[in-house]
Amino acid sequence: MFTKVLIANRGEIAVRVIKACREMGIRSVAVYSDVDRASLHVRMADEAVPIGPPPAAESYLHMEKIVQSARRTGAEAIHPGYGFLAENAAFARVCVEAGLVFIGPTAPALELVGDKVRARQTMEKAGIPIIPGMKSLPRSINEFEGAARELGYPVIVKASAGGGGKGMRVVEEEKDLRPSLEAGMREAKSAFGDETVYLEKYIEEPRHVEVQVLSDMHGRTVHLYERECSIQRRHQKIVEESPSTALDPAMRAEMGETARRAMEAAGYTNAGTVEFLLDKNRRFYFLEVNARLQVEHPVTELVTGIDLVRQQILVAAGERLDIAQEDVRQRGHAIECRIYAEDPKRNFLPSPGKIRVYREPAGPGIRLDSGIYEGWDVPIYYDPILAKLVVWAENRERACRRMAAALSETVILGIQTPLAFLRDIVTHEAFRTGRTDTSFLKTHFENYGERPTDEDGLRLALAAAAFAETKAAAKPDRGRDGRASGEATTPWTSLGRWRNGGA
Ligand code: MV4
Repeated sequence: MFTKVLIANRGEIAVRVIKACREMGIRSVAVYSDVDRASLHVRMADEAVPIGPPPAAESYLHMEKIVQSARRTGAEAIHPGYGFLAENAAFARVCVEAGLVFIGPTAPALELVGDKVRARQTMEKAGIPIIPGMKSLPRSINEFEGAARELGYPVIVKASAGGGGKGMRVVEEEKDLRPSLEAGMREAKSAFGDETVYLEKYIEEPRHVEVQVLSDMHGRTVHLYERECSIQRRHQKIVEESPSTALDPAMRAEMGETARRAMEAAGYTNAGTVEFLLDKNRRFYFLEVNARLQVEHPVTELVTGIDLVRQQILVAAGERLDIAQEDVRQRGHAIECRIYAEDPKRNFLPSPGKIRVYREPAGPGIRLDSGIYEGWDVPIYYDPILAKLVVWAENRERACRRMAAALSETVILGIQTPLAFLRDIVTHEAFRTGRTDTSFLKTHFENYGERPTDEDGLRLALAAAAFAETKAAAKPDRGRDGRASGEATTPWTSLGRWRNGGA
């Protein structure tokens, strides 16, 4: 087993990997940019190496600096987390050439699944259901027109190097095809440096269901069941859960087995996810492979009891998976809410700044994967995810209630967060009854920002934050919230009284 692992990431996911290392007796090395000097992942790691200025291209995306940091600190392996270099085949190769283990799939597997057209060809050959569409790349607009007519409109233009929605265009009729192709190619070129696009039949109001897979380097591949991730906004997932309300046991078994075979066909090792789209007739189609640990992995950990990061590290070290498919059970129900530093009332505008007051929820079946602490400044440079609140309960109804309660218990003051918005989602009638498709937010929360704002509540919250700060400063012998034990009046009781109609 490794004695030291470098984590090429920041925030809550770096913290998550550091914790897994600690539990396994592995020393952890954090890397950090200039704005992350005081970040939680730096404080939690056994060692930390500065890697440059705030822009990701000069720090978290800088392959040589990261590899050098690993070599200098004597780390044997690099965990990339998600985002940044996680699905970068060139980086996986650079690691191996430097004698380091990349904790993830091999470079060839990353290349294969990163090329959507090649991935579709591979899956079709393996008998995996793919979305009807082009199976090779056409040379002329005429060929696109012929393919679109054969598929029947609406069709969707996708970037072969894409994923996550970039370069996508829905085309309703033939006259729009050419301009959409041109726009899609331009966007693909600037986003991925590759203008290759292709067409698929457009599936309307699909559900997004994905299957977690785990695979070792000795030929064993198991699936860990599904996550439903349909509640999204601009291809940004917001709420995820497992099991999906859209599947029955037979479909679940079939989708799991299909995902397992898909990963085998791709020669995939380590942890990965097979995404499917589910149409209105409940047919499912292969969409793409996410070749990384995903943000929403805790949902799977809670229903299966399997620590995915630990398994990633074990498999990368060459160990055999000691999990048999028939031992993987989906027990109870898990839901995850993503807590971003953004303001749902102002069109999800980023909300960086100092976290003045921070209270974490706790209790049975409550897990918070967080990358923040009270007094920390949220920088503007990176993905604004602060933390993920994940709950588990015996069934979906109780998981919804537990989530709503845990959201209410969570306090983040000083910046805007979607805590109230998330609570509105998980208490919504359509969510409660499992009617979650990819149009959920558009259908039920389209004009969320235009609802009356709680100005008085905001003012009181700010006053409470200021109060906590001044008290903490004035009385350093007390806790950070400035409250000695037994003291009755706190900002929270004031807020509670105000909410109940009298202060
Ligand atoms: C689609 C689709 C409908 N038909 N492909 C969006 C992200 C990218 N990974 C694939 N996406 C889609 N591909 C066909 N043929 C609809 C989407 C889509 C979507 C997919 C999953 C979750 C949310 C979505 C929101 C809008 C569009």
